[in-house]
Amino acid sequence: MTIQSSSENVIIDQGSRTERLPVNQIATDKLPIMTYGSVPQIPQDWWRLEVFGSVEFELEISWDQFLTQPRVAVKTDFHCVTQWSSMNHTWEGVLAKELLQKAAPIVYAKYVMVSCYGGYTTSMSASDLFKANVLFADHHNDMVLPPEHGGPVRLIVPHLYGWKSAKWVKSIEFTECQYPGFWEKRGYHMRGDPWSEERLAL
Ligand SMILES: Nc1nc2c(c(=O)[nH]1)N[C@H]1C(S)=C(S)[C@@H](COP(=O)(O)O)O[C@H]1N2
Ligand SMILES: [Mo]
Repeated sequence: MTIQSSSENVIIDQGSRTERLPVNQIATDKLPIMTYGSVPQIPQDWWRLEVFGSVEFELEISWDQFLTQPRVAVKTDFHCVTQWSSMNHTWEGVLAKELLQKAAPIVYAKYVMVSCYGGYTTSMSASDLFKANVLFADHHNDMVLPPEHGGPVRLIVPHLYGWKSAKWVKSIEFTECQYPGFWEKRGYHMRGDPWSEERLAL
């Protein structure tokens, strides 16, 4: 359920089902660092977000341009497929839908491949990326997002397992089919809905 609160730019999202904690998850207040490989150090003035593929307009968004976008805060929980759910986070940044619609994806662009500085990738449907709770975050709990949690900018996709919330995001490629990213190639589910326990593609 996604509730738009009275303060216009705060979105509260505590789960897509009646249960806030998905099945077979254990709640924690900590946010463990889960990174495959090392932490890339990306200076803000060096960071770019590229948008390409099946779009009308390719974009290359600089840090300064990112900062001029309308901002939102999303209050939500974070569910890792390794069975921890980290509760009560506030992520602040720019809605993915808001930023990416400027690229005008073509109607057949039903999926995206998200690529990161450091080489990590993950894919999802454009409709999951364009949900009202999905953002490019540069702040976490009122602090600048630290490098180990994906700073300067990471994706937060609260309604899917954590591996879709790509850290150090570098590019979004719109595609007509869904190609597997890093964990999807290694057997993880193509969608990854925690409330349906879409952990592995069996
Ligand atoms: N670039 C990149 N993004 C990533 C990962 C990664 O290894 N590299 N791990 C994913 C996984 S499995 C999870 S659970 C979350 C963890 O985010 P955190 O380290 O900020 O808690 O980041 C996701 N995004
Ligand atoms: Mo994860």
